[in-house]
Amino acid sequence: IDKKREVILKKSIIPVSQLEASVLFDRKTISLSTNLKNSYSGIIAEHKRRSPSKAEINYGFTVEEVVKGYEDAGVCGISVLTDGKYFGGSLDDLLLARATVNIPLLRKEFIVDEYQILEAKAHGADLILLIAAVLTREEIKSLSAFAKSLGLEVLLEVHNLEELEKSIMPTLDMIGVNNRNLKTFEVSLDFSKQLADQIPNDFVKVSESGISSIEAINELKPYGYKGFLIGENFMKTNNAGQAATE
Ligand code: IGP
Repeated sequence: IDKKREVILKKSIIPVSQLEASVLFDRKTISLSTNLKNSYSGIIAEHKRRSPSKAEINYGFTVEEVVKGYEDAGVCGISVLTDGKYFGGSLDDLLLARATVNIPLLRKEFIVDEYQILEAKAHGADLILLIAAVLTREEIKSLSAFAKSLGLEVLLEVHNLEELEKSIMPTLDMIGVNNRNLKTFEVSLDFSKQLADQIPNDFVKVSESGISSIEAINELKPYGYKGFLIGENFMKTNNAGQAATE
């Protein structure tokens, strides 16, 4: 994460004033949490070319083809990975997705600085992800408040009780339990099941990663989950949108 900070600071060549002056900066955002509350399926589909645990997932379709397929499938929102180093994504992917669809877009990134939130807004995001494992409570507080001040919603990601307890605060909209341990890559839906009861009902509950079937979703729903973040399972097929429809 310290490395990430260095990279951001080096890359911060677009001045803040320029980000704020971009057309998308004034765009009215769309609420993913509202969509999830009103939806039956609750699917948030992810654009993911590759990952640290899987070198190649994507089959060579364009961002536009993938996100259009997702939108046509009726998903509640789309997560666009913008991290280049580990996931092969970029802010251009977010921009292209924004130019293609009219549903909520999540900037999926390791956010550690307000500058990245300004970038998210200027590239068409509706919400951001904050990862409790890499942020202190104070950082979560200031970053989430900053995002809210720009009209962006906040999805806070946790993986265990300690992370959840340190993070609860009113500036969050959704709390996501990552079923994948980011250090060991172990994946189990049990993480979502075990933490469900501890998440206060004021937050929309999202289960993230390792979801590969309708059965998994049906298993998680009784625990109060309203959102299901799915990447690899859709991206690895030769028609991500079709996979999301099924
Ligand atoms: C999607 P999967 O197993 O369906 O491809 O997972 C998403 O949950 C995962 O990409 C993710 C992620 C993250 C990626 C969850 N939290 C944080 C990068 C950073």
